[in-house]
Amino acid sequence: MTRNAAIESWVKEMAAVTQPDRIHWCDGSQAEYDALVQLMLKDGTLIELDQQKWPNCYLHRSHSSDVARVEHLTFICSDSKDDAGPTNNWMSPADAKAKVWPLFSGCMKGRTMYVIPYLMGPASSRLSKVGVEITDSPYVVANMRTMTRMGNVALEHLGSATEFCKGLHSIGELNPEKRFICHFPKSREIWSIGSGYGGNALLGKKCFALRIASNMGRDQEWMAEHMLILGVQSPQGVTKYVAAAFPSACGKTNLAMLVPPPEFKGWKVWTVGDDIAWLRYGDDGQLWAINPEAGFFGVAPGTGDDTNPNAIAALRKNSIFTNVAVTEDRQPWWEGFGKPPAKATDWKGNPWTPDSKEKAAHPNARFTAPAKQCPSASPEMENPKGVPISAFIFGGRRATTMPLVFQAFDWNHGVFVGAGMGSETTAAATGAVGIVRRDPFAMLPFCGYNMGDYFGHWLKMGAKSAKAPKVFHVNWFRKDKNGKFLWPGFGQNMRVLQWILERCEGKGAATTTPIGHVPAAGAISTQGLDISPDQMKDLLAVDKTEWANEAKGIAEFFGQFGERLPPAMKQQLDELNTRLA
Ligand code: OXD
Ligand code: MN
Repeated sequence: MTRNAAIESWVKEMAAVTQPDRIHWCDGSQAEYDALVQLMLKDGTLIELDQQKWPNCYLHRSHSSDVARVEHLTFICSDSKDDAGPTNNWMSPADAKAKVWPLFSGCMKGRTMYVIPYLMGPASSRLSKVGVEITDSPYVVANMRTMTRMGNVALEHLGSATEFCKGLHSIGELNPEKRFICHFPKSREIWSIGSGYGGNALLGKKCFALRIASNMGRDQEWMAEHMLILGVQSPQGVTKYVAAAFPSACGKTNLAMLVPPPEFKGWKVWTVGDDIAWLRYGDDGQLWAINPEAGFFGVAPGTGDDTNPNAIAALRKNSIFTNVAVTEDRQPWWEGFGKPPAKATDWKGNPWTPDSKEKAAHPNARFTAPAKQCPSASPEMENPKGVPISAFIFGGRRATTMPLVFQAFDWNHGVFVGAGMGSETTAAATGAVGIVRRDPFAMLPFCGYNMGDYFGHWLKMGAKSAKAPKVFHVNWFRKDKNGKFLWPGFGQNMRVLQWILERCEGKGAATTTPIGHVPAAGAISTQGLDISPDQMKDLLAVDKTEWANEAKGIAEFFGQFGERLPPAMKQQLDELNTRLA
């Protein structure tokens, strides 16, 4: 393997602190993966699924206290609290050193330390970045192999350079009291201890690709965003790309893997990414995007052949399932994946039947699947140039107020739309229905610095080029007076994508309203859909009273940023209020 002196000396330093029994440098090979799987089958970390029907697929049950990202234990350790901003938890680097660092002392005694060099993004892309994760969890290694490009490809990309993201991870005692996820934006470092789960432990994903990378993007004039990337190919064979940000549970993976309805003969949607986008201007003045990841870490419940056949096809082999149920004949199962089995073992290992009160799979159960297995995987996924982005799409789950789709007047207005993004909480999550939680750019838990400054970075990126993408907002979740969804969603969202792309080409009829350009009557094709013109009118309505309320909510949210809120954002809010008056 290629050697890098900076990595070697850092590994030596970390080994002296964590004191592992042995050190294994991961090369990302199939043989290494297979050996790790055998090790984990032996010690019970993995459970083998039916290898005939589910080749190379395994089940993992995490500790029942370790099943999700822990936002309250996630910290930005910038020098000043103001640099983390009001939407992040902050810990001073000195406090982290005093409180968190000692937990790493000797934490790998009796264990193997795995050193994972990994590349985020395609090989030889100027947008790609190298990270190294040190971990004592073979489960993390196996997942990182699917989610990133691991081994020599990363070391070759780095060469003798010293700029790589240092991620130190240990499952520690898996004790929630001793669980911390700390990010050091200045030194591009991550310390994660006490959790083996997903976003807490696979450090390439949220920790590096969003929290640390958002800092790098700000410093180096690029963007790290919580966005899917998809391509829409017309029957003429022209493909246009969009990137879209939605908060969780708003159908990001489904949109990324959309299957166009039968009326769209000859149209095709290509998946470039389902969660994260890194974007940078090319010499042509266009914004180009890569998906830094190589796999999907998707939520299993609700994913089925009816809702997302491409995701199901992607996860049928070479996948790790975490916290799903398993049937008597060793098939994975979760709510939403076909008919419930008569008998199963639930995610905790207990017997389950359809009459059980508990869910069979944990609501945040996941599949880790190689992206290239997705039938809609874009051939451009590995293109080092990335794909040129025509439009940004923001969205949320809103029963009222937000029309099916609208276009922002210009870039700055689009930044305002992204900054004011919100999504309604569901009864299941909070007990209070219809409360709008603001989640700017779907980055609330992932922006690694002061969100006010982040809005400023967005403004600056738009000013850099006349060819910046057009900005849109969508809402698949508007309801009628009886609480029924007005829009069928899923594949039918293709109709909205079509209007968006038409607008990008200066076509697509629109009506100008106080909130932006809304499709004119008939501009969104409803051919083959059971939707009346009145329903379309309701879907596209802009109610001034509701919007006055919306503006109030945004003003309240903006208030917390004080001086760090860019004046252009306040100006946008004032202009919205003027247009509404
Ligand atoms: C994810 C998330 O896991 O956003 O992608 O929580
Ligand atoms: Mn995500």
